[in-house]
Amino acid sequence: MSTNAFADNSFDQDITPAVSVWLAEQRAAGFGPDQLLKSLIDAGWGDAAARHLLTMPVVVEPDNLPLPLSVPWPAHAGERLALNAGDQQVNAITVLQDPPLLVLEGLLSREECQALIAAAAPRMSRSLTVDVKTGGEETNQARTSEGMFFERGESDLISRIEARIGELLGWPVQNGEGLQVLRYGPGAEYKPHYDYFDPAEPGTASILQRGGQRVATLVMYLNEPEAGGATVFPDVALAVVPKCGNAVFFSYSQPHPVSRTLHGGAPVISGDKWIATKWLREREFI
Ligand code: PD2
Ligand code: ZN
Repeated sequence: MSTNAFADNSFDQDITPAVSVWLAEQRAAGFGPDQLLKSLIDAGWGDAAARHLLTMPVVVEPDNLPLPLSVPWPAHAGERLALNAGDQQVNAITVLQDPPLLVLEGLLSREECQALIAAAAPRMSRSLTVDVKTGGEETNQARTSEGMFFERGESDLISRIEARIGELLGWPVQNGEGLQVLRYGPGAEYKPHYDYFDPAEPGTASILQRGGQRVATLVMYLNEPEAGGATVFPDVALAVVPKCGNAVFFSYSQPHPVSRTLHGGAPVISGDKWIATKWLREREFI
């Protein structure tokens, strides 16, 4: 610890952010009160001031945390098994609060899954991800799948699924990006990432012009790979195993790791994995 940062502290002095961060780090590293008292005294604190400091609650505010945005959430999720999705009901079989996350059962019928795969299959190409440096698109070694985008409302099937998602989540259909279908073959994966656009990246401002931030993700499973391919959430030690017609939904009110929404597609071990992803924006996505 630098002596200068903490010298000349009197008993009544405010606890500065630097002292709060240092205390939180030392406690997280396992140092107890006696060791902390010694460090503070070595750094120039008076005995009484140091003892007083160690009795104080320490709150560390993360720097520049973005303001929370409104996010979608189905009515009655967490209170009832069956949720209203307009033309049908959907079961929420797993509910997390932090991050807000649901595993949904029966969002799509087997026929709808097969029809989505059949419509997407002839249009697949190597997946691109948004390049946050430029706002353009690029191939990405972290994402070794093939994919395509449907236009919003481009067929009766797509419109019906989008309307169902809008009803379920209580979020305007217009705020959704076009449905993306991905196919992962054996060995293909999507390494852990966040779906929001990082406000610190130079390309983000131009991406946000089309509807603002992403605030939530719905990954729908269109089939069952023979092995592997779970959607994993390392911050909360959760793995969602693909099942045809099921989905995982999660939201992120702040485009920041405090959202705890780091997630990835684990490598497929055998068979194919097909998903359809709907990303929800703050405003109309044009
Ligand atoms: O395929 C998945 O499980 C997966 C994992 C992480 C999909 C996405 N992200 C996505 O579409 O954003
Ligand atoms: Zn993702």
